[in-house]
Amino acid sequence: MPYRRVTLSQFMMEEQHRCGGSGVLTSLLTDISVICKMISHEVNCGALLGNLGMEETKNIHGEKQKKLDVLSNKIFMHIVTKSKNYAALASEELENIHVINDSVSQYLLLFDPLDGSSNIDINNAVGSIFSILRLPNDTNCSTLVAFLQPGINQVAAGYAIYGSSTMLVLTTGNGVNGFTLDQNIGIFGLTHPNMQISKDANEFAINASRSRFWEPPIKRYIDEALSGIDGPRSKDFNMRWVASMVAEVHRILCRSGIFMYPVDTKNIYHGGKLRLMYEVNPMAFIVEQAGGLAITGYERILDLKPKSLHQRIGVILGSKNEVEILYRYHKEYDRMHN
Ligand code: AHM
Ligand code: MG
Repeated sequence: MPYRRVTLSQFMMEEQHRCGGSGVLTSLLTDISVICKMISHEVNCGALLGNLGMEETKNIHGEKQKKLDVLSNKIFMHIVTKSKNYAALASEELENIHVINDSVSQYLLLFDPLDGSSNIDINNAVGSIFSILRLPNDTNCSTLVAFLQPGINQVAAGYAIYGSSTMLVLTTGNGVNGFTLDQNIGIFGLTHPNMQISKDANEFAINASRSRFWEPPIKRYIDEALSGIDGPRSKDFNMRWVASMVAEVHRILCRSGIFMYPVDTKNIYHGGKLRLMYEVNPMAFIVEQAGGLAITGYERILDLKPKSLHQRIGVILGSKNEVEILYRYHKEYDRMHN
């Protein structure tokens, strides 16, 4: 690592001084950075450590767990339980809230330990997603109500991407910064300061194998994009689908674009595919902090009051002008049919 780079620890100390903070946030994020380094090691060593393949178990969503899903969840729980910096946690891989330290800490951690896990065995990018909430006054951290806060309340959020390099991208509500891990010395260095998503884009990401289930506003947007320069949008579009939201959001932060996993006629009974509290909210916070927008189609995601810990939701996020077009298409459709 070039010695001139700001390290993640230095960056957090500077932020702490700037805000006159007590250092609590630095401790919370230090836990996260340690966890991400450990998971990065397990992901990178893959088959060498016997980490590929499935466990026998299923998670709360009825999905068969991969070995690395389970291991990553254990790493999160181990570090956070030892440090006692958080009052309680919730995970994609755990049915219920897990209480850690209800006497001292005022913070709650929600996470997806390994997102995009269908990519593990084929050595494609996966990531960890986290969201930090403050425990509301006079609320017991072991109660669900402590966790069911709208995304706008997030104190910090971020993700680690285990790709061709490992990066930690985070926001504390003051912009988005990306840090790259030097695997040899185990230090994150600031490589992507003040990440911004440009307003316009001509790249979209959606699982097109579900097109027969799409609602009309999504169909309209994609049809227009596919008709390219000769269509109503008067420009050609490119398409990507990594099947790893972390990788899709990271691409959008690096070169703009739009990512969609909308509610469709097949997943509507579950409310969508992606989970609001530990997948979509943290990503929505990051995207908005970088100048983008995140909606369900009809509503801004960060304003939603969660109904349950594992609630699923439709998501459209990325470059602001493109997301606003989709918002308009949903509103127009709604006006015509209601
Ligand atoms: P996971 O948490 O079980 O990995 O599921 C979430 C992932 C997202 O990262 C990704 O956008 C989506 O599921 C991919 O879904 P599909 O398999 O329909 O392509
Ligand atoms: Mg996930």
